[in-house]
Amino acid sequence: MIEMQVMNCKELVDAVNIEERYDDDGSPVITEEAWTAVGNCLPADAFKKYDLDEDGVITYLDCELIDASMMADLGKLAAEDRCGGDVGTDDAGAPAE
Ligand SMILES: [Ca+2]
Repeated sequence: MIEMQVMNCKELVDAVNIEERYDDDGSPVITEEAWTAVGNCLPADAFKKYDLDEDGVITYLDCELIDASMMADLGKLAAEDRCGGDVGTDDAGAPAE
């Protein structure tokens, strides 16, 4: 049984764009700093892995190059608790009392 639908790559890029930087095409620009910062807590080695055009930032262009199995891994990474919080489980459907 699949518990979690893997996020679309572009949705994920939108979600991790905590610096709110955009390029001229309107794509979010994810730096390694933002990728690993509190709030995202994604591993730096994954940043290098997913910066597929190796321009030093992750944008929609990298999404064009990603394949489905990589996206599945990235979805898992994004859903994991990397900062000691409950990323992805808080507020995500549990009604407030
Ligand atoms: Ca890139």
